Amino acid sequence: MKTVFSPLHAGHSGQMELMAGEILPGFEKPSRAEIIKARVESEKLGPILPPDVHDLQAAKRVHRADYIDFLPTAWPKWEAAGRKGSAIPYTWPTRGLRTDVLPQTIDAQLGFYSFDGGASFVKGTWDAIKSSCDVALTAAALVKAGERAAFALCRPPGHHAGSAFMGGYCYINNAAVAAQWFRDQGAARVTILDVDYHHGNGTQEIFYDRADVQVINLHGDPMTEYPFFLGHADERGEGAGEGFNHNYPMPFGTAWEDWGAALEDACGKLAAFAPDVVVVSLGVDTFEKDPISQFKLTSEDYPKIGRRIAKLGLPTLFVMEGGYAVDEIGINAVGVLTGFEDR
Ligand code: SP5
Ligand code: ZN
Repeated sequence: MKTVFSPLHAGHSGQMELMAGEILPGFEKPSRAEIIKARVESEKLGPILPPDVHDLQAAKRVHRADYIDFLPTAWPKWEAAGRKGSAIPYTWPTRGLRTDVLPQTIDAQLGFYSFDGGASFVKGTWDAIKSSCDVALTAAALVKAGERAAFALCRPPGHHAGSAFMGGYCYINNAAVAAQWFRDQGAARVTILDVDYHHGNGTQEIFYDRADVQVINLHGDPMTEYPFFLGHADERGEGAGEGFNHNYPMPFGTAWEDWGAALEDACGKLAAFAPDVVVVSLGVDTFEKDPISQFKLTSEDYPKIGRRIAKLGLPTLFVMEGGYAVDEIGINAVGVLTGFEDR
């Protein structure tokens, strides 16, 4: 399997994060991607290719144009305001506040275009965001050209980013951009299968009223887990999209027996939808040692995920999402891919 990777991810480094009452260095750090890349090499998964540079039109097919156009301006505006540290929001336009006017101040704009403080900017953040999207599109093109599967080693991740908001370490929804790109290239139906520990709220929001993109999420129950405000089992899509969104919320402590059973059920719904291509939002923060998550999958479980997905017999694009136990992130992420290849 070919991997697409860009070194530009590394410029997104040293950003801060508000976590459980403390401002901490971000868990979503450059070593994550570097360790996965090293494992791709040591496991001889296949060639590692640089991304082709795309314009932003593909991203604007799933994101609002004003949101995408804001992203490259965030850091320059922060610097122009004479700020230090990382550009991070602190006020959000929730119920009773206005979202029909965009204030001029950078602090307000950061809040306007986010749902939490988990997506902040440093100098290299925009180039990393853009390269991550390019990685997804380049890997998607490999699948379109006939590869059975490809691995988009994206960083930063994407599945929390919605049509006009960032959050949860995510800015551009790489998997959603790729899924829409497949549609625009002639695929009739696409499924996004999100196995990250956290609910992919952005992906769900983007495709919620659509019957052509099925969205399936396996994740920590939002009654007790981030992102809290989406991801319940009764969210099944709306309008034409009714019945094309499937959520599998699971409690803290969930291990392979139950998680694998949910995957099995999900694969039944996926097969019934009969998509032309599958986009896997591949998070490995379901791991027992993940520092911010509460599931109990082991390193032996990840190849089983890959094997089950391979059994669908469909062209498959793997898009990297979360996973914060950096010591094992390469073993676990690449374990899914070698499992897919049944080796
Ligand atoms: C892509 C992705 O995996 N994003 C995850 C964003 C999670 N952000 C908030 C996590 C809060 C975790 N709280 C647990 C504290 C443990 N000390
Ligand atoms: Zn996650």
